[in-house]
Amino acid sequence: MKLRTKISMLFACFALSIFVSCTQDQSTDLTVETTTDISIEDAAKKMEMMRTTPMVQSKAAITYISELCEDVVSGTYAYENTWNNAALWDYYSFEGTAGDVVDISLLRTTPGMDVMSILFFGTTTTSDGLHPFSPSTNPDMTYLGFWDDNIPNPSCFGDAGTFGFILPYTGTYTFAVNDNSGCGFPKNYEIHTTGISCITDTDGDGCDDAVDPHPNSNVEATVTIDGCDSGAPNIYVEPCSTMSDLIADCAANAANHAEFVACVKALATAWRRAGHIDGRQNYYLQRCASSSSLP
Ligand SMILES: [Ca+2]
Ligand SMILES: [Ca+2]
Ligand SMILES: [Ca+2]
Repeated sequence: MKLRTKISMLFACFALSIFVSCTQDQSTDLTVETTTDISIEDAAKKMEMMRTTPMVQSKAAITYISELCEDVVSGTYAYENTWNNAALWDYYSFEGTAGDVVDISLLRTTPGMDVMSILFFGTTTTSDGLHPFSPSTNPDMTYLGFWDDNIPNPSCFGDAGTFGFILPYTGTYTFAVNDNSGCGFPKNYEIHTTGISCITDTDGDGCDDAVDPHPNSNVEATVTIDGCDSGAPNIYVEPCSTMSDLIADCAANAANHAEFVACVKALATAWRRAGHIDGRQNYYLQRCASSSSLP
């Protein structure tokens, strides 16, 4: 190898080592402060406050305030300078699916509070081991990160925003709120989210429990009435309801056996006309209803 080439390679290696060193320094900084928008003076003030505040190894029982949905949740924070004490944070939960992309903004709505957010996968009943810098760990919780001061706010440091975060797991997440370096009371905030849904669909038919007339739809393969299998395919005949669901409604609403049989006859006739069942299944639906002891 020519001397000139060797010198060029040595110079390149030296430049690369400086770059890697700087990158490592930056990533170390990020574990302490993710801000890009607060002033150097404010950042120094906050760093000093965080550095000089002793860590509290809290082991208190915690409760969740509410579940986050794709909407706005208002909260009031009761404590000052509590980044170091997980027992005093506000806790919220939400459901997520791996790969979901979510935004969660934590915005103060009154001057004073210096909001900061922390995200975990899992839920817990104790604050033990929740602080990102705590040497202990909480076996139920996986720490995912914290956000602080990355949304400008003129009143005191910045607000906190998690943007385009890709959820790594499917299940329940914990979103925690604290006042990092308090600037006084009152301490009111809002949590704005996108990409998070509170829809609960217990039977998985695409209808939210809140609007599903049968949130636990009967999904047996065939329609069975009081132990009598009609052989009719138990399909969804309405967006949220199967045949067996509607027959159960007949039993629930009929004043006597004759009313129940008439109700099933009306359904079976309509299903036959719609082509959902054949003549034989129509016959057995009505026969099963007739021979049952329902309602
Ligand atoms: Ca903040
Ligand atoms: Ca449903
Ligand atoms: Ca249903």
